[in-house]
Amino acid sequence: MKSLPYFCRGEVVRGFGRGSKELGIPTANFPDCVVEHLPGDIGTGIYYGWACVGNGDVHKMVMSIGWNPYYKNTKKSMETHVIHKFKEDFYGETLSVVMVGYIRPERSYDSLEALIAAINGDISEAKVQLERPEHVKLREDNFFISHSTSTSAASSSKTFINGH
Ligand code: ADP
Ligand code: RBF
Ligand code: MG
Repeated sequence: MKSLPYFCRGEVVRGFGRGSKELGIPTANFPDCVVEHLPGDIGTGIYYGWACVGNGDVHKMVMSIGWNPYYKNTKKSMETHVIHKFKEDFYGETLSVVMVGYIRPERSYDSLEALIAAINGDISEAKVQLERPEHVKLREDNFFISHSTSTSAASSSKTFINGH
């Protein structure tokens, strides 16, 4: 996908309310406006990259773009699981992400256990891939730094900034 690495930011909104509960894998959902602005060549499926909440640290992440076939969703969602233990929820905060690589297409699993196992496999794959020097470099990109210096302006706007 020629559009990778793809940088975007958006407000964390309520999703389907079943990530951390049912799966034990919470996912921060982007609003529809961010999903609708994705480049055409960034298709549905599972990606890995970097993410930071507000002007916090930049952590590894996995992201699912799609229809969540297991749950037969009616609209496309863009959900980020940040590979980090947060003390509390961060709804309403600005989430900044860079999508670096593609792992696999979405699948409809025949059990919740199989879905959870697949997601944990994605997390392991992301951790390995993001150790590659060319990917570590993106963690320091000024997309994350410039935002942290101008947090007051950016976060109060609650808009998204697609692209780099
Ligand atoms: P929803 O369906 O509303 O997205 P989830 O059960 O998926 O709810 O939980 C997602 C929420 O959990 C996020 O909006 C965020 O506030 C919080 N959260 C806590 N830790 C994480 C994390 N590591 N990655 C993503 N979201 C997290
Ligand atoms: N949902 C699916 O139905 N099929 C999948 O293959 C799938 N893969 C996912 C991979 C990752 C890394 C993440 C974070 C989510 C994935 N989901 C998938 C979405 C999952 O069903 C959704 O996050 C929860 O239902 C919360 O909305
Ligand atoms: Mg979610």
